[in-house]
Formats: sequence, structure tokens, C-alpha cells
Amino acid sequence: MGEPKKIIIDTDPGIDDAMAIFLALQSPEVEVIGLTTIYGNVYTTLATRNALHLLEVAGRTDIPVAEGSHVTLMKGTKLRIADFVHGTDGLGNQNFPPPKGKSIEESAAAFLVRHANSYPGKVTVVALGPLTNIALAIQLDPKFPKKIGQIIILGGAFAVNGNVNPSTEANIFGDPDAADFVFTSGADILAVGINVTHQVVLTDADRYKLAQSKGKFAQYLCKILDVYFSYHHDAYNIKGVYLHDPTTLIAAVNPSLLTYTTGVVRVQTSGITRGLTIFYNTKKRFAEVTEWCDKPTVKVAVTVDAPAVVDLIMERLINS
Ligand SMILES: [Ca+2]
Repeated sequence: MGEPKKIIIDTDPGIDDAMAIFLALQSPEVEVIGLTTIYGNVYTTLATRNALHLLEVAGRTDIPVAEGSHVTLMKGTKLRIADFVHGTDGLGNQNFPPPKGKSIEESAAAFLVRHANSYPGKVTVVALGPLTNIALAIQLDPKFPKKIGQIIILGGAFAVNGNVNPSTEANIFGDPDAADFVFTSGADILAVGINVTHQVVLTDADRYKLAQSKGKFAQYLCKILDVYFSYHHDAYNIKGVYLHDPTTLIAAVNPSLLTYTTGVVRVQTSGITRGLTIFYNTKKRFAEVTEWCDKPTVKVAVTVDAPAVVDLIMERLINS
């Protein structure tokens, strides 16, 4: 294996964010060079606190945390916070003690820009929340899309219903203006939507296996997973949980476990379908000039080897 891929995880922890962060720390294919925080599952201040806490649990306080935006790209302060999914603390209502460490002085956007400049083409951002910080990084440095290696995005509902409402997936809903800006920025983008992540389910039996293991991360996750299981039972009538964030992290660790298609993605920024992601496969030549014409293409995940992804996640969390 060559050099591990340098990754920055932009995150709103979040129960499945916690799982993705631990998975990354357990994966020799990637080197986590920083966490940047964003609102989504919780407000940004709490996301920062949770990111610091998770790194302390992991014994990886060497990894810096840069706090991200508290408002949307358009300075909106009325945020959608999914605390009913992850618990009011974002981590399964466990009332963990506050972290000892602090975030660095630099903003998330400045941190992203600095690392893209230090290692041009070599840094992958794994964006697990609304895309505000990534959009701000592009505003800060218009060359950011060309300097960053890849941006792997958990977001979108491609040709399926959303999970906030029938049109829209939660991370895109969090900041549709930022999402449209990032998707059309010309960066090397890979989007993993809920059309894919809804195929990757951690079952009750898997949770039992985690609980029976001696793995440090497995033990921790079993404590926080109850709230997430309850939410999935109420919302989807399933005895399992969707592994949104870990599956997206796997796209950085082992991209061959997913398949992809290429096209232009635009995001609806107003109306009842605000946050809708519309993919254009570029095959049809439309008679009129459309809002998708002359925009850069991105990759969108189409299929996933779900059993292999769950096995890999389980193996790495159990052997921790
Ligand atoms: Ca997340």
C-alpha cells in the first residue's frame, strides 16, 4: 500500500459521524489530518465539543479540530438541527463530561484552504454535514476547488425520496445554497446520497456483535446507539440503523466497494423542494440552454456492496 490518503473530516457529530470518525482512525488507508465542525445534527458549538470529545475517547488529541460556521452561507440563523435523531447532546444522551481540549484558533474554512495549499491535490475532504464550510473555503480561495484533491460528500437523494421531506436529504437541506455552489465549483466531487446509504444497515445482530467484542470503539458506540435505533424504528419501522456517514467514509477508504456515474448536479434553493438534488447525465442534448449546461460534472454513487461495507466497518470497530 502507498502513502495513506490525507483526509479532513467535516462533521456534525452525530452518532453515525462518531462511527465514521472512529472508522477513519482505524483505517490505514487514510490519515486524518483534522476535523472541521458544522451544524446539522447539533449546533456548531456542540459539534466542536463532540469532535474534541471523540478524539479524546480515541486517544488522538494530536488531531486538530477547527470550528466551522454557525450560520448558513447566506447568513441564515434559522438552522435545522436533527437532535431528535441523535439525542439532544448529539451522542445518544449520555451526558459525557466536557472535553479537556480546545479547538484551534483558525476557522474551518481557513484550515481547509491552508491544507489544500500545503498539499495541492493530495487532501481529501470527507464532508459529513451541510456544505457551508466547504463553500466558505471556496469563497476564501477561488482556487480551492482545483487545489483540493477530492471532496467526498454525504448528501443528496438521487431519484429517491428525501429524509427531511419527500424531496430533500438532510445535509443538503441544511444549506442548499452552499450545496449548489460546491456541486458546481469544478472540484473533483464524489457524492454519496441516501439512495446508496439506505442500503447499508447495521442490524440488531450487528450491534450485539459489537457489544460482545472487546473493541474500545465498539464498546463506546454501543452506549450511544440506542437513541439512533429508536429513531429508525419510529421513522422507518426497521430494527437497524442506516450507516450514512461510515459508508461515505468507506468511499475514501475503499472506493471499489461502490459504483459511480458522472453528470451535473444542481440543487434547488427555494420553494417546497428546497434542497432537492437533480442529476443530469449529460446524454441528452436539450433544445434550450438549461441551468445544467456548461457546469462541471461530478461523480455520484449508484450502487454499493452493502454486505462488504458492513463487514469492513464491523471488523475495524471490533478490532479497536
Ligand atoms: Ca453527519
